[in-house]
Amino acid sequence: MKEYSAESIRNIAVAGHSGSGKTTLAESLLFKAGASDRLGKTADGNTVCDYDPEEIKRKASLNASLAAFEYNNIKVNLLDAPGLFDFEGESCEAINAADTVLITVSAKSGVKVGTEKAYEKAAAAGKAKMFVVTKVDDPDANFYNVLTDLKTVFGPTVCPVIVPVIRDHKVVSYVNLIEMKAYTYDNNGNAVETEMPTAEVSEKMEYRIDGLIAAFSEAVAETDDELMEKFFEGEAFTQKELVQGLHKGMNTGVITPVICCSDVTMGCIDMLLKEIELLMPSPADCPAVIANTADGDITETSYDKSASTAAFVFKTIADPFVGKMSFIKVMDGQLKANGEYVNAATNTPEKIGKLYSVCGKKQTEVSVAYAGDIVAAVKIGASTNDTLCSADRVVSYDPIVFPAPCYKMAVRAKTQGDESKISAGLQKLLDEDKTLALYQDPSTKEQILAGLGEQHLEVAVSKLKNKFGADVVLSVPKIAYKETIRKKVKCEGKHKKQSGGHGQYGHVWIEFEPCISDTLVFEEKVFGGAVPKNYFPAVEKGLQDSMAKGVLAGFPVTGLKAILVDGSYHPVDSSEMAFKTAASIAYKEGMRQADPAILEPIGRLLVTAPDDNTGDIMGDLNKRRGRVIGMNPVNKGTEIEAEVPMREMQSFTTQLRQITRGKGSFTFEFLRYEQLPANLVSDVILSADNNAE
Ligand SMILES: Nc1nc2c(ncn2[C@@H]2O[C@H](COP(=O)(O)OP(=O)(O)OP(=O)(O)O)[C@@H](O)[C@H]2O)c(=O)[nH]1
Ligand SMILES: [Mg+2]
Repeated sequence: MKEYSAESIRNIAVAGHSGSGKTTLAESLLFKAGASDRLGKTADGNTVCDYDPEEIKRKASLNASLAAFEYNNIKVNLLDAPGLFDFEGESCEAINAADTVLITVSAKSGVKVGTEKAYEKAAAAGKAKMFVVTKVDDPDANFYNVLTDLKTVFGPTVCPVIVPVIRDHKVVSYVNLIEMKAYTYDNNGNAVETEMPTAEVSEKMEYRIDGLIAAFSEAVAETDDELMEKFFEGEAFTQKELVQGLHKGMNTGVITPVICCSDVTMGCIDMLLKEIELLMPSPADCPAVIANTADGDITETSYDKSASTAAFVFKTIADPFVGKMSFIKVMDGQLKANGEYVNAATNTPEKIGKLYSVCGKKQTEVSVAYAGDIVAAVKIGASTNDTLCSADRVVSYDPIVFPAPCYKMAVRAKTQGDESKISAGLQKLLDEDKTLALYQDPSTKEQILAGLGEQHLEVAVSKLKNKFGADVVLSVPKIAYKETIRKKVKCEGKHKKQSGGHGQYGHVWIEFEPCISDTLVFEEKVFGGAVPKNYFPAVEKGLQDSMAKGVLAGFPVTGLKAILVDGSYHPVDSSEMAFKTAASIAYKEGMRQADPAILEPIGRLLVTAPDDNTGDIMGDLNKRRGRVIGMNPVNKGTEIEAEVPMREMQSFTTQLRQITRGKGSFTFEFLRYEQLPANLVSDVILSADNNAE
């Protein structure tokens, strides 16, 4: 591949609701541009972008794939993001690297949560946006309903540019409002110009063509004072003015063009390629990007190929054969194969080997990538979110903000002995996926794998097995219950054994009482040396060891104070061991008598959700024994603060997604221990017994 300067590059993320046709659209664009010689289908598992075995198996995208191709001397770096919410991290990466977000909306199902999420992410990141209404060929498609929806949800910036002419629920032609021409498509997917719809057809369309033109012209007029003047004088815009107006409007965010297409008939795919070239901003059109200098100041970079190099790693893939592959957007200067750079995150030197332009699983070596381009490097040290720079100017870009992992499962090796293989595999997965987390629960000592949902962890487990040969099983994490006492008691512990020569003798009286402390509070009030001083530590140690297991269900004991008050000893037979045993006998008896109870961990939950879901969420939290502490209005909804027992939270991720259709998010952190309600005690004791077996 050639080198491309910023003006001839378009970086596009294809995002939108799951199944809205992103991968199929990428496939059509690649085919039409001549970058692939056949049209694959997701259902057949033969598309350019869904090449990962997991994607082929599940017939859905799971990773953001880069498909770079050339069209009309323009290099298009297309990033096909998954729509499934469990893989949201991938769309964060794709949108970060893109200059335009192409949001697919199915003409059958219309605006969905995934559409809104893609739009909001693009808008928050200041990226240009374009809607593509897909599947207009489908018998259940209703383009004009979808257009109304888009206007209602996203406001007046929504501007139709290519629309279908529909008769008897079938597309008869497509009108390009820039060219003011209508086209049909032949069996090979080639455009054939046809007559503009007659007044009669236009009259019947929900949006009459003249109405669409008026709205379109008004949107363009808004982008420029001169155009506005012309518009008011009733003069028609030239094609050039329309293109320039739309281009400017996209750049500044005041216009979000809408284009329709069909991947079945290839309808409008050629026009979309043209609009990619004409309307979408190149990196050279984009505003300067803020970068942080090494001494904490702020500077700007602006895709200038003659500046010092700065390149941002926005994505990492752990490939079992190629090794670690890093996807890099050159933000300034030039990134060269075999070049030497500094990683601003670690301040360490980084030598880059070969550089590749990537199209699905195909890699083409390149020697240099100019500012604005996206390339991949293999086996470099840098991670996602790191910046590579020339040594003469070390800067870093703000990191991509990923959704926090909230769905947790315990993970362990299927076969013992595989642990090191598993931790190496997991480490590689963590490198590529910043929405996965792995840690040890300090209380239960279990390894916890956390992600965005059930499917996310399922895919992680499958990848571990198929890519790294590491077989793991997931299970619902154990809850770190504790036990305590509620009454003050005084108990005796006597250990006396006479076996042959030396005997064993230890005898204590201990008072047990509740207190506020995680660890044992030990005191002694022994009079007259009933228990000699040198045995006190043994008594304390005996109690401490015993506290690892409570008497109800074997959970660790907390909130225990013990006072050694009396006892007796034998000058020959007493030993530290014997006093330790005596203390543990007293402990067992004392715990039983002191009204033992099980404590459960309670966490602080913060849920953010749309206002109209708050009622359902409160109802759900009620079922989970949650206590709502407060509700606050936040940007786009309500934040509910509640205290909820941890044992009730396992299914919350899935439930919240159902209630809010994917719009809700939450954080949950340990707060304190509380007594487990009486009706749940036997349940917990039973499952603890089962676990112990
Ligand atoms: N009739 C018709 N079907 C289409 C069109 N585009 C996509 N489809 C079908 O819609 C389904 C989903 O398409 P994908 O391209 O996999 O959708 P996606 O948005 O990439 O899905 P995720 O990546 O999983 O979010 C497939 O069965 C496609 O064949 C179209 O233009 N017309
Ligand atoms: Mg897809």
